[in-house]
Amino acid sequence: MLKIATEEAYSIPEIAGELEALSRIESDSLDLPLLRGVYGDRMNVFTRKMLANLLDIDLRLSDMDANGVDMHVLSLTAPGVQMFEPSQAAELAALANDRMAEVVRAHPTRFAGLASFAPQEPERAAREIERARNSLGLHGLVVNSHTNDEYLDDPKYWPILEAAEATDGAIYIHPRAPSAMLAEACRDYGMASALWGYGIEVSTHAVRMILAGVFDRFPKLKIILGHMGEGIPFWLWRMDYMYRVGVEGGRLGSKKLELTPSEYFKRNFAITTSGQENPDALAYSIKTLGEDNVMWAIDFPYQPTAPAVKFMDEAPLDTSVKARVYGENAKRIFHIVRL
Ligand code: 1WB
Ligand code: MN
Repeated sequence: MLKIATEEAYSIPEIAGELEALSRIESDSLDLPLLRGVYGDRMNVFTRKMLANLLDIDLRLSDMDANGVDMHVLSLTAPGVQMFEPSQAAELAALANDRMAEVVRAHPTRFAGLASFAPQEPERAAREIERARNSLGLHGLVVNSHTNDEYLDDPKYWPILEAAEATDGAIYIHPRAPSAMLAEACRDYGMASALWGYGIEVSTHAVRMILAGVFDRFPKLKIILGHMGEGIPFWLWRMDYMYRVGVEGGRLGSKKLELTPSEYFKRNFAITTSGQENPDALAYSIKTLGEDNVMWAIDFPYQPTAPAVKFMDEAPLDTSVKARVYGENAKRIFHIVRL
């Protein structure tokens, strides 16, 4: 059975260097603890291993081979280029895409790649998306959630969504620490991390896009969410119910859409299992979203490969469903042909 892992973190030395510099500044940004954990202390064994795994393709291949993983779908790791100044961000995104395309060209059966772009300059980002999809042949797109506390429902970012839809490039919304609006409630107890903050950051992003009517405007746009859909599959019934109450009751801010929230979620989204190895959550997600809309992921190197493989191997699914989740859905959604 083809095993394609779909949320696999990657970086290049130039960006790792810039993020390391960023990790040293005095700031109360909630992304900084995350950066310090990965780049902060090169003498720390854990840090060095993490960084090596992000940068070194041979190390990555040996982990894949040891665990029988056919392919990683690479994405520039959080926070991508989104904390940089606009022109630097755009240049680094293009460089990361060039390098990623080289990795894919060198190992076309082992790697696919999601292209980065800098939302800071939406028109330029749209051109980079077109270049990445049409010239570099990268397989989709990634954005590390908010940019300067703004989300992709803001019409100023619509050139990005238009280019993504036009090139059939699915956008993986990967977490970073919560935006300013959500941050304060996550400042204590380590909550800004993948423990909680990452999930509410991305789920909020996705719900904003749905309720803004983004998918009426871009009906073929595809969004990918990790971590078993960041909780949203469990919320669909209540979202639909309260959406109707809001629209029918004329509640302030409620906006009438062509479909219900759950209908957009089933039509325009797919989810991955990254870092959420719970067989009951998997079974529920497949039942709710359909067997074509769930993909396997490891979240390498932030989570270990062996348990992610064991989770799927042992998941009580029909063979044909398991084959879709383990690889076939990724092939379709990310246009992977060299396998
Ligand atoms: C992820 C996890 C990304 C961590 C990170 O970015 C950090 C992830 C630097 O799950 O993709 C983390 O420290 O858990
Ligand atoms: Mn991740």
